[in-house]
Amino acid sequence: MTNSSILLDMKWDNLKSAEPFITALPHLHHINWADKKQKQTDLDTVKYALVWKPEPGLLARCPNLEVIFSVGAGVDHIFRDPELPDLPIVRFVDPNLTGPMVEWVVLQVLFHIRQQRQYGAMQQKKEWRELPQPPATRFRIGIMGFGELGQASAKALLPLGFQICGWSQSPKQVDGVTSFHGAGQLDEFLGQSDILVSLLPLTEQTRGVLNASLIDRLARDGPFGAAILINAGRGGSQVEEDIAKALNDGRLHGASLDVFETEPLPQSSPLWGVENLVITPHAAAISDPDALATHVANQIRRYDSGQSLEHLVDRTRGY
Ligand code: NDP
Ligand code: OXD
Repeated sequence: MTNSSILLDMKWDNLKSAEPFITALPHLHHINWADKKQKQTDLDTVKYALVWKPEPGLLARCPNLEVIFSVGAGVDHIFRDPELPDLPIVRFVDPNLTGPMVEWVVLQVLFHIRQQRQYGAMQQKKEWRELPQPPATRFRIGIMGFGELGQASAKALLPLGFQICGWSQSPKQVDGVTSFHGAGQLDEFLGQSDILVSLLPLTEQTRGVLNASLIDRLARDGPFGAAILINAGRGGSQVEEDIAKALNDGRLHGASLDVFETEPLPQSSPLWGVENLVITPHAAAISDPDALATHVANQIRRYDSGQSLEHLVDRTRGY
């Protein structure tokens, strides 16, 4: 037993949420910030912190902190802390997170192209009628944010016959996918996207990019004559007013949003009432506590034995 601690300031409020971490990291003392009784604990022993949306200034109160772990793949919530110490940040990259995101993306794509919302409405009316059924091979999917999650989604969609493009900062080589990169190639990428899937991290560059101007540059010559927008990246990348307007006036054929400018999505949001929009509550890929504990324990084992940490965030890029 050492005197070192791990500070847990996670998204789960219940005290049981610390259990997988106690099991996976028995040599560390655990300070669970969800436990009000621990708020007075001296933070001098904290060597590691696992955080989702850390209280601003909390990490700066740990003078011996060495590594920050993100509860999720995204880290924008960590960068919100104005006193964030300049330390390595490890994000969560794991098949247990990638798999559910791939499921969500494939589900949304198929839901829209197979017109499931219309069939659902017809079922309510006991209406028996076939709708036109363009095959997957006729749809071009553009995946904006072509990293871990974007590339895994492409690999699941390709065998279904879709034509796939990816857009990222740097060029990519993925079999069967056309790669676009940088602002200079954005228009060409958008012009051949009948379905746009955004899996972008939220940074200063990606804030508000899913706006009216982008929507107007999406393909209009696809099977439905207007594009479908799917976003599970971050709500800060979307302009909800523009998306609602485009869905209502037909510039977008449909949309699926898992993330929102404000979460939970306020009751007053007009998005709730938009007919051709699927809303899920930031649940496309929820971090599994057991898998997260194993990932953190693996990285701590590497760090303590002098090996390099994996899945490090590049602080200058912000993701
Ligand atoms: P990665 O870092 O692996 O991928 C991010 C991709 O975005 C990279 O391809 C990167 O380009 C690209 N990118 C970033 N900024 C720009 C830019 N300005 N212009 C063009 N491309 C850009 O992240 P993940 O795939 O693991 O995760 C992506 C995001 O998904 C997370 O940041 C998080 O916000 C979100 N997420 C949402 C979840 C949910 O449940 N809704 C669950 C998990 C994650 P390059 O490769 O060249 O660096
Ligand atoms: C994540 C998320 O970033 O769940 O992992 O949003």
